[in-house]
Amino acid sequence: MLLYHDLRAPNPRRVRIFLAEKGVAYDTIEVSIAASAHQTPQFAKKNPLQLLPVLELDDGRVLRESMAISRFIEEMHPEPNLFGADAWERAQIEMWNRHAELELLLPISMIFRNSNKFYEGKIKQSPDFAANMREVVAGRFAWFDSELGQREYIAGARFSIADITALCAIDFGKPSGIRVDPATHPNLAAWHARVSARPSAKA
Ligand SMILES: N[C@@H](CCC(=O)N[C@@H](CS)C(=O)NCC(=O)O)C(=O)O
Repeated sequence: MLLYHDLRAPNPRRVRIFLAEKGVAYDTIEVSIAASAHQTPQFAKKNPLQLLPVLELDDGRVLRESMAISRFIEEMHPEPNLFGADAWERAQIEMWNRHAELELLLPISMIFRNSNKFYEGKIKQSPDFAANMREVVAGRFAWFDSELGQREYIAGARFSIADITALCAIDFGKPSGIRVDPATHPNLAAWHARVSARPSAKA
């Protein structure tokens, strides 16, 4: 199994953490976004959208989208379970993973794309939109902080894919100066320290 990834990008990191939690061995090819290595005709054959990650199986089949890749790995390697063990838990984890994607990862990515020098001259940036998204993220941090006052992990009493998405989202805030302040959001900060201490977080 071969993972096309970029070490600094959040979506490939979601898959690397997932694979590390499962203890699954795989090979990697670094496709540097900074060097525009994902924008070659050769990579477009793997992903017409020219986005990472992409998983290539030993028989040549190719899978895109970090959650499709993670669900495939979950089916192939069911333990430890990261998507939920019964109907209610699966729904809870799906709900919180979507919240983490849409309410954290999406706005934090939009802030980076619309305000960071990395994309200057590469895409049309909108600093106003980035500023609006910063306000959204501040509100979402407050919400996640209050939720995490009631349980240890994002979707319940145990670690799941929702924690992986939220961790990768929040850590991707770093280049935009977005950090969890323990004084303002103590529950979110404690959760962040808890999940960051897992060996998989280094993946
Ligand atoms: N929904 C996709 C998102 C993929 C995505 O946006 N990947 C980013 C890296 S995190 C990318 O390849 N960006 C390339 C670019 O911005 O040109 C997934 O979950 O895999």
